[in-house]
Parts: sequence; C-alpha cells; structure tokens
Amino acid sequence: MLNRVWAILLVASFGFLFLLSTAAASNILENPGFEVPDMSWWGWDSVAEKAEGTFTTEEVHSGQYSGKRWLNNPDGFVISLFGQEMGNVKPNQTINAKAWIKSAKFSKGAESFIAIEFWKEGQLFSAVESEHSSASHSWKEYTVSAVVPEGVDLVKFTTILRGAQGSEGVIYVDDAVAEVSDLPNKASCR
Ligand SMILES: [Ca+2]
Repeated sequence: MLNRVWAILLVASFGFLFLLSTAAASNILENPGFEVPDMSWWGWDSVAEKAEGTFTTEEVHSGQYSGKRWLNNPDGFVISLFGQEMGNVKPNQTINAKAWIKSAKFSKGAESFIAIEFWKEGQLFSAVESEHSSASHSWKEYTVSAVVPEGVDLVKFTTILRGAQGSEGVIYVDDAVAEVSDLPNKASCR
C-alpha cells in the first residue's frame, strides 16, 4: 500500500515538473517585433559587411515596425548578419526559433535564412541553419531547432542575408521567436 502511495506521488511529481517545463517555454528574444526602434538587435551598421539596416514601417508582418536590411557592395561578396545573444541557455537544452522574413529585389544569388550559432572562447563552434530562400518575395516563416552543445559559452540567434559578388537584396524581418526548453527535441522526431 505504501509503495502504491509513493508511486502515485512520484507520477504526480513528474506530471507537475512536465507542466512546469512546458509552461517555461516563452520567447526569450527582446524586441522580437521591432516595435521599439533602436533597441536590442546588433549588427545594424556593420559597414565592413557592406550591408546596412534600419527599423521601418514600409513592410510589417504585424505591428507598426519591422527590421530592414539591405546589401550594398557591387564590387564583392556580401553577407549581412544581425541578431541577438541569448543569455541563460544551458547545454542540452533545446532552442526552437523562428522568424518571418520578406525579401525584395534579390539578384545574383542573394539568399536569406536564420541560424542558431554556438560560440566557444570567442570562436564560432557550430551553427544550425534554417531553410535558405532566394526568392520568397512575400512573408515567409523560417524555422530552426537545435540542441545546445556542451562547452559553449555564447548562443546567438542570427538573421542572415547573403549574396555573391554584386548581389542586391533587401529583407524585412518581423515576429522573431526563440524558445528554450529542457524537453527532448520534438522537431527531430518527425
Ligand atoms: Ca513588427
């Protein structure tokens, strides 16, 4: 009888923990819809990358603003990175991230995608990338899922606009989400 009581308590406890960990999955990105201009997203003015960015009302997926990036290097290879560092992420946790991107004026192999990057002692350790798209021209949701490796000390959510020599392209980004959970990575089981 006592064993049965313990068993019931144990099952109830696991159920409670499961509920707790499920409820804990919330968006950890700051300013994910770009509704607070000039807040949070690094990489706006990376002149060395020959790409520029701003907050804009030209195109939005929701709200009043989106983030806009464009390539600006007719003479060479271009890559535009911007995103956020995610604090308090631990090894073996799963990160599910997504963002809406609308592309425009893509030429010469320009493409866009999102990624989760893992850094170790100042070096890029590994990265998991979403599907790449070179011609969406309407709002498209990009998704990526990754498990945090052991030993990394920095995790970044990154939005990427990339081209070959002389590529042109504009992207609008909105409604980005990154959720962290201790549950197994469901996305890999499909
Ligand atoms: Ca928005």
